[in-house]
This record gives sequence, C-alpha cells and structure tokens, in this order.
Amino acid sequence: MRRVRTYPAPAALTADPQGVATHCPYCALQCGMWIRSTEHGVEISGRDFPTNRGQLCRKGWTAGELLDSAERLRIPLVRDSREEALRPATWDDALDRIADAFTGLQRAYGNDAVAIFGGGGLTNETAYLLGKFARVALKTRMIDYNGRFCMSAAATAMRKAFGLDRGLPFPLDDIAGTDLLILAGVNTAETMPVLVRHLDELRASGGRIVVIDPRRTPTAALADVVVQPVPGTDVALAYGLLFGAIRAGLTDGEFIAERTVGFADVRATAMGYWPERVELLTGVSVAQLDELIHELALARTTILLTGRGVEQQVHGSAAVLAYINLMLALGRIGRPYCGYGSVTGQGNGQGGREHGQKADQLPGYRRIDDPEARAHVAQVWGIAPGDLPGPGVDAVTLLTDPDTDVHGMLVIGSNPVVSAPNAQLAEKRLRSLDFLAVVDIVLSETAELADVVLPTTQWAEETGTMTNLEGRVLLRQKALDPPAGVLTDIEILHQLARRLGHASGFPTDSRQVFDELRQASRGGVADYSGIDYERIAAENGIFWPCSEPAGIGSPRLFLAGFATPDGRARFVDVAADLDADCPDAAFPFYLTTGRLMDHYQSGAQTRRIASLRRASPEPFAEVHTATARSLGISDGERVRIVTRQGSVILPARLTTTIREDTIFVPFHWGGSGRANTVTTNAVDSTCGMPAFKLTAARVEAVRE
Ligand SMILES: Nc1nc2c(c(=O)[nH]1)N[C@H]1C(S)=C(S)[C@@H](COP(=O)(O)OP(=O)(O)OC[C@H]3O[C@@H](n4cnc5c(=O)[nH]c(N)nc54)[C@H](O)[C@@H]3O)O[C@H]1N2
Ligand SMILES: Nc1nc2c(c(=O)[nH]1)N[C@H]1C(S)=C(S)[C@@H](COP(=O)(O)OP(=O)(O)OC[C@H]3O[C@@H](n4cnc5c(=O)[nH]c(N)nc54)[C@H](O)[C@@H]3O)O[C@H]1N2
Ligand code: SF4
Ligand SMILES: [Mo]
Repeated sequence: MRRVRTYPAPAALTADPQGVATHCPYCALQCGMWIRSTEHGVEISGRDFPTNRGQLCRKGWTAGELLDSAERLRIPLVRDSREEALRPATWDDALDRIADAFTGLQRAYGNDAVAIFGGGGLTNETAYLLGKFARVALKTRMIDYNGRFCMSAAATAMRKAFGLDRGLPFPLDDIAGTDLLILAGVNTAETMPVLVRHLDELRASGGRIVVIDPRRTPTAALADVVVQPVPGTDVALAYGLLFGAIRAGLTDGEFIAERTVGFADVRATAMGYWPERVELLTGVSVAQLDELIHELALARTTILLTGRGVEQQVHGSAAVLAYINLMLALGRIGRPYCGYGSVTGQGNGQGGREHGQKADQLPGYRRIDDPEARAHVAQVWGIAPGDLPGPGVDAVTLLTDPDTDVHGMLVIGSNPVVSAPNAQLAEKRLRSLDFLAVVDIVLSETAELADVVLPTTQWAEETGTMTNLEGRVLLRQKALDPPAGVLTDIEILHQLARRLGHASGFPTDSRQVFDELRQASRGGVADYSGIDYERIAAENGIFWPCSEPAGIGSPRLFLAGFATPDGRARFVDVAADLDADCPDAAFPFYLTTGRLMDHYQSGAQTRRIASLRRASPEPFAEVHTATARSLGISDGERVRIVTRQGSVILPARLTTTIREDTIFVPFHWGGSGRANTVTTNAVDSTCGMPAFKLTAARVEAVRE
C-alpha cells in the first residue's frame, strides 16, 4: 500500500516576526495564515498548517480587505418603524430595544415567540453560547441555523450508518495515500481550491480520481474518469455501482460478516439496478458504468467523498446512504486509506453542528430529547432539567412557515434573504415578524430588513476555536483590535442576557466559554473535554472526541469499530423513488445551483472585496451551447429562468461542459439575480435539507 508523505512538526504558534498565527475566515479547510498589521495595512500570508501547507486561495489572500472596508458596520443601527431608514444609535439603545422587544413578545405570545437563527461560520464558543442563550436566557425551543442547508443530509446518513457524524473520519492527508478517490457532487477545485494540492499528491503517487457531477467542472479536469449523471439520480447510480461490484465479485464477505449488519436487504435492492436500467435512470452509459467498476476493481483502497451536489436533494440523505452501502460492501470503510466522508463547507460547519445551535441538540452532539443529556447539560448550566425547552423546528420551517408561534427573531451569522430556499418566502416571513434583529459585520440583505442591526468583530479581531472538515479543533487567535466600540458576538450575547435578567452565565472571555463548553460536552459524542487552547496551538489542532488532556485526540475513527451499540456499521436499504421536482413539458430542464471560486455563500463578504467583485461581477445562467441554439439564445444574452416558484432574468453563459438538460446558476447574489427566487420548496423529509440542487425549470430568451 502506498504511504502518505510525512511532514516536519509545526513551528510554535506564539509571537513570530510573520505575525499572529490564525486561520482563514471562510471555508472548512480553515487554512493556516499569518496576519500582521503594517503601516500599509493588514498583511496576510500562508502558514504551514496540515490542510494548506502554506497555500491560500484567492479568497484567503484577500480576506483582510473587509477588515477596514468602508462597507463594514461600526455602529448599531435602529429604526422605529419599517417605513423609516435605519439610523445610527448607541449600543445601550440598540441592546435595550432588542431585550424589550423580546420580553414584550414573549409576554404576549409565550416563550417560543422569539427565535434564534445562527450560522456555521461562528466560533464554537459563539455557537455554544448561542444555544445556551436560547434555552436559558430566552427559554425558547426555537433555534436553528444555516448548517441545516448544508450538512443535515450527510449528518443524518452518517449517524444512521456509523452512529456518529464527523465530516471526514480521517485527516485530509490520508487522501494522498489512497488508490482511488471518488468525488461525488464535490467541486473542490472551486470550493476548496487549496485541497487540490492533496489531489495533486495523490496523482503524483499513482492514485486515481473519479468525478461524478452533471457539470464537467474544474475538479473534473483533475480526474481520470468523469461521469455526468442526470441531477438527482445518485441513489440509482450508487445502487448501479453496487450491482456491478457484486457481479464482478468485488464485495468483501469477511468485512460484511464481521463489521456490518443489514447487507442482505441492500443486496436484494441492488439486484434491481442492472446496468441498462441504471443508464436509463441516470444517463450514465453502460460503458461508463463498466469503466467505474473497473476503477473499483483496480483499487485496493478507496475514499469516497460527497458534497452538496449529492446531498442537497429531496433524497439527499438516501443518496449518501447508498454511497456508504457501496463502500461498506467493498469493505473500504474503517480501514487505513479507506473511508466515506462528506466535505463540510463552512469554516465551522463541523463545530457549529455539535454544540447546540441546532433545534434538536445540546452541546457535545447530544440529543435534546435524551433525559440523560438534559440532566448533564442542565447541571452545567445550573438549571433544572425540566426548565430546558424541548426540540424546536428546522431552519426551513423557522424561516418560512407563518404558522409557527415566532414573532421575533435574532439572526446571527447568516444571510437567509439570499441563501434560504425559496428566498421569496423567507423574505416575506422575515418582513412579517413583529421584530427582527441582525448581528453582522456588513449590512447584508437580511440586515437591511431588521429593526435593529448590531455590528460585530471579524475573524481576526477575536479569539475562538473552529472545528474544520477533519474534526480538527483549531484556534483562531486574535491578531488585531476591532474598531473602537465594536463588540464580539459573545460580548453581544452577554449584554443581551444581562438585560434579560442573567447577570452571570454568559462570560465575555472566549477561553472561559470554551472551558464551560468542555464541561458541557464531556461524555458526549463530540467530547471536547480534553482539549484546551495551549494544546491546540502546540499540536496544530486536536481531533474530537478527546477526553484526555494528552495526545492529538482521535484523527482516525472507525478503525477498531463503529460508534453503534454493537460496533458494527449499518447497511440502510434506501428507496430510490424519484419523487423530486421532476421536469415535465412545462418545465423541461433541471436547474441546479452552487458555487463559484471567487464568491463565498450569500456573497455578503466577497461581493464587498474589490478584486473578487471584479473577477466575478454578476450572476449568470450556465447553458449548454446546443440547448442555447435550440432555444435561439446567444452567449451573454439575457434569459428568463422560470420555475414553479418564480422567475429570474440572467445573462446566459454558454458552455459545452454542462449536460444539455441542465442549467446551473450560482447563488452568491441577492436582488434580481437571486438564484433562490426560483429554487424549489422541497426538502428531504428525513433531515430538513432543502433540494437546492434540483428544480424543474423553463428557459426563455428575453426579447425587449
Ligand atoms: N468559493 C467558494 N467556496 C466555498 C463556498 C462558497 O460559497 N464559495 N462555500 C463553502 C460551503 S458552506 C460549502 S457547503 C461547500 C460546498 O462545496 P461543493 O459541494 O463542492 O459545492 P457546490 O457548488 O454547492 O456543489 C458541488 C457540485 O455538485 C454538482 N451537482 C449538482 N447536482 C448534482 C447531482 O445531482 N449529483 C451530483 N453528483 N452532483 C451534482 C454541481 O454541478 C456542483 O459542481 O463549499 C465551501 N467552499
Ligand atoms: N441556491 C442555493 N442556496 C444555498 C446553497 C446552494 O448550494 N444553492 N447552499 C447552502 C449552504 S451549503 C449554506 S452553508 C448556506 C450559507 O448561506 P448563509 O448562511 O447566508 O452564509 P453566509 O453568506 O456565509 O452568511 C454569513 C453572514 O454572517 C456574516 N458574518 C461573517 N462573519 C461573522 C461573524 O463572525 N459573526 C457574525 N455575527 N456574522 C458574521 C456575513 O457577513 C454574512 O452576512 O447557503 C445555502 N443556500
Ligand atoms: S481554501 Fe478555504 S480556508 Fe483556504 S484560503 Fe481558500 S477559502 Fe480560505
Ligand atoms: Mo454549506
């Protein structure tokens, strides 16, 4: 078996002429950075960290620009009615308004009248304190966050199959040591450009790459085999591959017998996916299926990663389970250089889902309906278990359903007016609230609707921990002072809690919050109790679970057993009934949405960075040249994309890299170019994941 290169131990992270050791504000790779303040402004350079080895992408290099941008918020904004414009206010006035409004609404309509909507970019300390703030200070069960739009399908599937959900159950470096890497619905060359160096290493040592994506993306350019399935058909494709693997004798009987349960049913279902049928369902030809089986046969070790392409579907968690079934049948999980992982997206997409900002969760990845978990956390919080609210509702319900009890909301670390599915509905719902408060660093599209907007510090101005896609807990150190008067997220929570009658319990020092988080997570699935700031810095991060203050935690999970009661992984016999928003005569195309290299998420940050805005100034619709010809559309011409939800007008960008039946629109813009004006309302009923990747659509030329 080929081995991964080993690297020298990291330099100490303390004061260094290169500046302060910290991490990028954006994606889950959490690349290491040096940041230094000079007379010419803030200087950022790449730092040797295991995920990036000194490299940064364009977004990382330019991240400093927003720190002193004129568009940054520096003082609170308030208004007395929605007809007025927002105007500057004192912190006391702004904070009092929020506390008074929330108290009034809760008195009138009950505790669940106030909701919190958080984000996966917030530090572990903020995410933890936010969950506590909701349950203890507001006593509401209504809290959820944008990670529901991101990781819920994979998380649900991994919990079912392995008993535990950690994006990658192995360090990123392991990728370079596998024989075969399968990337399904992941466009890492654009979404985690620095990860490409791991792919280059893999190829340099003779490993092979398969990409499964309806578009021939820049990631596909790095692959040995590329297949372009019809959007939304990964369940059928994965079963088709399992059929082929069974027929070619590739399954690992010993592994199946000793380390798994439930294969018989899955095997029986897979036998219904013979190649000709799979070709009809997925558009992947019999010859291409053979090619994929051949790749599986050549490899002794395999890593399969899914991204949002597979997961943001009505059958997202089923598709993940179908790919896991394939990997379990091959015996390529829970062994060195083998495994399944889901590429976590946001900077703290992993930690953000472990410490309680999710409707059904308590810190340490505990379930809020588990009496033992409730007792433990209530004791850490100094309240009676009976005073802890129960599970709330998922993000889509929270943001769009007018029938919940919610009358007031605090949005912190998300921009749902751009990023929520069917954003028209979310926008309407947010406008209909009696009171909306937003904490952000810029006046985002969501902040524009608020009654009170609080500015907050940026990544480089506060200390806190983040948990990257590998489950590695890392330390983002404060490098710069914030603009005068701007509070951190946890200082804001402290101020609000105090006004709601909780003078203690909401510390403003991140280390103190982390120490409490360690207690609260102790004994949970995501146990952080053995982790502290010093050891994170000394070891280049610590992998959870970690209950002992020694070592680097648990970089590789499942080698000895799975996290299920009997230690065996579960095959889950998922159905593949295609009841998604299927194209028909009126809406004949598959509309899918996703990301570009230059912009991040709702674009609130990157649209305000000059070089990124120049590189990628506006949204567009990617249309196949042949499709455009048949519709009489030329390159750059404006087209109307119509779906059952609404329509948007965008310039067409013609390409031959997309399927002829598929249209792609990036979601980084609000206003008239907002992708989510047209995306479907449909969600995966098992986890609440929106089906961002498949909406039936019509395309029309716009002729003035
Ligand atoms: N530049 C940039 N980087 C980012 C982000 C960003 O906004 N911008 N966001 C971060 C976050 S939060 C996330 S979640 C990650 C997301 O990272 P990715 O998952 O890599 O990104 P997406 O573009 O959402 O989707 C990936 C691919 O899925 C494909 N796809 C669509 N439908 C299907 C399908 O039915 N099956 C399959 N197999 N593929 C399909 C799309 O064509 C697309 O190329 O990126 C992170 N990194
Ligand atoms: N059509 C379509 N829609 C999608 C997706 C898709 O693929 N297609 N992907 C979905 C996914 S995977 C995700 S993760 C979501 C993300 O969508 P959003 O949740 O909207 O993500 P961001 O744009 O990162 O929003 C973060 C907000 O918090 C602010 N912010 C940044 N740092 C801080 C901080 O430290 N504190 C506070 N208080 N605020 C801060 C930013 O300025 C920004 O306004 O979008 C989802 N929406
Ligand atoms: S790959 Fe992600 S973490 Fe690394 S520099 Fe780019 S945006 Fe930042
Ligand atoms: Mo995400």
